[in-house]
Amino acid sequence: MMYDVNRVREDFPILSREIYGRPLVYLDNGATTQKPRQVVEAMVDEYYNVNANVHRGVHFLSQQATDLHEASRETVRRFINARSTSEILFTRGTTESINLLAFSFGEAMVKEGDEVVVSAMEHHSNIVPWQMMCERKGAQLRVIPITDEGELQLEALEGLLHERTRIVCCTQVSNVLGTVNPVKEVVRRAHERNIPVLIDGAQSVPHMKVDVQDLDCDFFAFSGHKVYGPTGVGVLYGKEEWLEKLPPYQGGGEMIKNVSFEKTTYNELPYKFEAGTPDYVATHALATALDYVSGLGMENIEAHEQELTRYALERMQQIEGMHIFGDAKERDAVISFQVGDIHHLDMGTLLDRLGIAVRTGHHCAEPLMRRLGIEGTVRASFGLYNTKAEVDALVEGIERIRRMF
Ligand code: C6P
Repeated sequence: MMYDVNRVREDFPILSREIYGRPLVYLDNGATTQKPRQVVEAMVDEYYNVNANVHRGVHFLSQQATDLHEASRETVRRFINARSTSEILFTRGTTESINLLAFSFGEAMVKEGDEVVVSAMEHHSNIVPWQMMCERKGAQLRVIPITDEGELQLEALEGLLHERTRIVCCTQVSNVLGTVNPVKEVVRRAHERNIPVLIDGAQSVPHMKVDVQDLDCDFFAFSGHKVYGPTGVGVLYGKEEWLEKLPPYQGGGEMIKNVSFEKTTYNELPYKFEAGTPDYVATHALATALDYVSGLGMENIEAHEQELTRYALERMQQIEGMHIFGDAKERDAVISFQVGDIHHLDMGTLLDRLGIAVRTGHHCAEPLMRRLGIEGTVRASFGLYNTKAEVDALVEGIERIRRMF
């Protein structure tokens, strides 16, 4: 199938907006993606025509809303190729998925003197929840170092894994460097020592086909809003045998089987981890977004974005004073850069005046910034609707700003 980016763009009304009288060039997809009409319409339609609380009512609307919600779980299962819908937990996003896991896993599995391994390129949400748990439990955080190119030092990982290591937590794609980590290999090495692995898929799921059975990871987290779905919904995948062993994260309705003041028993999977009314409108809209990208074909999206990234790297490297952070052999649609000594905030603000939306700052990865010896970068991140003409606009914008300084 030919990937027709101009046709695809018609599904995203916001892309025809003008910013300061110029066509919007949206290159902040790593922070959040824009939503296709289909996703917004699914939400409007559900609120207008179906809305009722799920899993509770015998009435028609409640059953219809429940059916949509549970069908969405099946869509997520299929999308990441989990074995069963029992393994798909709905959360508010990657951050909540990791907090859930860090809490529950910590309660059941971590004791004083144990260790948790993360990588040097993690987002704060795959560092801080583990750090908080380690503080509670008297455990230690250990860090997989990275090379100057921005790749994981796999040999160093070997040295970090031992009998006190309880879990390894690693991102599949860096939100700063665009590095695609060899997570399957990380899982293989950890499993040799029976250590489970969490993969942070926030930046991979929107860009590549993910198969959790092929990766063989024990846990996998991602956010709906980064994959063209709504805000406020995300997923934690966990292998059933693990989820069965872990205690609930929050208490409340839905997660219980029976409650008495003496003793409460918990619901079966996945509901044991889903206290309270879920955002069932968002889960349905997330499923709509996953159907949308599946309809375009993840392999077509990946090919389009890879070509765009190659083109952008080629053009950007020709800009005088350009420094691009990270030079991993396998990389994704994220380019972090700095030009001469122009402050990233100045660059971001001036690009904005040209209608170009990029992100600036530490990108919620302060330890990585420290490793790179910088305070922040400008980051352009591409999505399925971006075009070479937009890359040209970025390059011309940067050139123009460079000449001003
Ligand atoms: N990164 C960025 O601009 P939430 O906020 O829960 O949807 O996702 C958190 C998260 C976790 N892991 C990675 C690798 C991420 O990139 C993010 C979010 C955004 O880079 C916002 S800081």
